[in-house]
Amino acid sequence: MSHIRNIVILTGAGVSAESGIDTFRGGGGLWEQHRVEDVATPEAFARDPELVLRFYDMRRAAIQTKEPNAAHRALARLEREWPKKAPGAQVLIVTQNVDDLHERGGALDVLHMHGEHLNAWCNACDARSRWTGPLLHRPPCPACGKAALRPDIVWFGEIPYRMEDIYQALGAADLFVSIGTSGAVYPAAGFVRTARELGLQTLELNLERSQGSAWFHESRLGPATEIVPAWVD
Ligand code: BJW
Repeated sequence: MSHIRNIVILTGAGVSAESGIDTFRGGGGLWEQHRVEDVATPEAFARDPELVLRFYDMRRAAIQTKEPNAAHRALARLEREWPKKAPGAQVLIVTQNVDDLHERGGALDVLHMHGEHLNAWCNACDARSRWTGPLLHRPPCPACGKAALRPDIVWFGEIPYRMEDIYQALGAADLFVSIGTSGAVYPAAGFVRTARELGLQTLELNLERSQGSAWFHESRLGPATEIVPAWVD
């Protein structure tokens, strides 16, 4: 990797699977017979807020019982160590995951493009607040007092966060690495094409080939807790 300076790493549910968090499209991908596409939309929230808030309360409680794994820790190590090996160079971790396992694994700066379970967002005043408890009984927003909080999660049909920062980082990068994501959800699924158009090297680390596999220069297959530390070290 001697010619590599800046690295953009995209992670998905597969990186947290071995911490015990179900992936979206694997065997555990259904919740009470609902597909994620049926509960993770603004329309579902408008139609049946109780169902959607129950789903998120359950997930918010569950992730707080999970621990980061060797893949999260290896990526955190890379983020910290890389600028020392290549002065001025940068590793940006962009995650589609809404858990906080990268941070608890030691990562310093994680871009959560699909939001965060441990944040609530107020539909009335637009404030975001750290939120670890349930939202089902419509607690008041700490900023404005209105009962208009929702999970700070990017639902289907909503625009993911910080897209400009992500494309800017891709524009300055030499290597794009995609870890544990099925390549089924856009715009993240399109990053590899953008990376190829920009002339970056591209590497996929996943349990099995993803929908976008053909776009990568190289795919390494296996469980994240094995192949991510092996790649980093
Ligand atoms: C392992 C492993 C192990 C397992 N080790 N690996 C038709 C065509 C194209 C696009 C669209 C379309 N119709 C609609 C769209 C757009 C839509 C979309 O992409 N839909 C698709 C379903 C087709 N996208 C949107 O609506 C997005 N917004 C948007 O496009 O706005 C327009 C816009 C964008 C940009 C600029 C301007 C305008 C928003 C998408 C929001 C996604 N939100 C969710 C839910 C939130 C989380 C929650 O509710 O808890 O985010 S959906 C869900 O999928 C979640 C994830 O972040 C996301 C991606 O899933 P991920 O991470 O890839 O998980 P899986 O389960 O799919 O895959 C796991 C992988 O890990 C697998 O490959 C396994 O093999 C692997 N694995 N164990 C290593 N141990």
